[in-house]
Amino acid sequence: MSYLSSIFSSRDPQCVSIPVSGGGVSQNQKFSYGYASSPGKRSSMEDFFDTQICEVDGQIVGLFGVFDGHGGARAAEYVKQKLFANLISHPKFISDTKLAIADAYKQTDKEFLNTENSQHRDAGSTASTAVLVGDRLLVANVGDSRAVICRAGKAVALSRDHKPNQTDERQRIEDAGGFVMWAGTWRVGGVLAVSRAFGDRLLKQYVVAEPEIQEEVADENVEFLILASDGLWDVVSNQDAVAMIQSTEDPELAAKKLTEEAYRKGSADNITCVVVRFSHG
Ligand SMILES: *[C@@H]1O[C@H](CO)[C@@H](O)[C@H](O)[C@H]1NC(C)=O
Ligand SMILES: CC(=O)N[C@H]1CO[C@H](CO)[C@@H](O)[C@@H]1O
Repeated sequence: MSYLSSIFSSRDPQCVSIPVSGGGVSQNQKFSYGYASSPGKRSSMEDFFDTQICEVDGQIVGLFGVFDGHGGARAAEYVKQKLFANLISHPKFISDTKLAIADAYKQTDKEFLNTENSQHRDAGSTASTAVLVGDRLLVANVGDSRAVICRAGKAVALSRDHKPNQTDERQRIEDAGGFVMWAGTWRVGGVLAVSRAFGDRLLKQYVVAEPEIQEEVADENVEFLILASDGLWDVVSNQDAVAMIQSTEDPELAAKKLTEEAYRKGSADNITCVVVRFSHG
């Protein structure tokens, strides 16, 4: 054994990861955003996120997403690279944004599965995305990453977690010939703890990438939006998260506060938070 491999193999590092963070402001000053991401108490990162501000057909558009991988990072990384590109190139992106979102999810899933043929282990990813076109806020998700807004001080969830034991999700899975079983938690086929996701080739009949989409008007009562992986929501309630950052103007600092709180509360998972603050001035 060489000197270097002996010192490395004799160590059992206990690292506290430093969160990655950043942010920006839209050209029209209508919103600002920040993000923070930390691999939590395990050592490899399977959470990805994306924040983009684009001009599409003369409109300023904000695109925000959190993608939480399982079975490796392949699916989450792929979705980060392709989902918003597929979305903004959709011919009906402005005129029928909901249709464009549903199509972009479907298309991205199909393309990812086409790259997966030679893989032995299934990879998958959740997605929680928010698209801001003018004052229209469209939130879509598959899986259990969640979107929450603060409306006049109150937390309002704009997405529903896709868990295998939700009555309608379980019914959908059983109608497709699958089953849901308890194995530490409720799992599709006894394997997967989310009922919708990108990827997951072997479970695809049951684990669909069809998003649920909610539309909201970002009027003056809507102060900010949080998108986060379950690393946050497993240990911090919607209302506590909203209250904790309500007076924090800087969205990057807000995202860091949430990530640090989740870490402090012992979240053992990857933690990623995106915060978008609306300025109604
Ligand atoms: C699903 O199971 C979890 C426990 O894993 C439980 O907390 C939750 O209430 C259940 N939800 C439904 C709709 O049964
Ligand atoms: C750092 C960390 O928590 N990594 C984990 C991210 O999540 C996946 C799936 O939950 C784990 O397998 C990683 O170890």
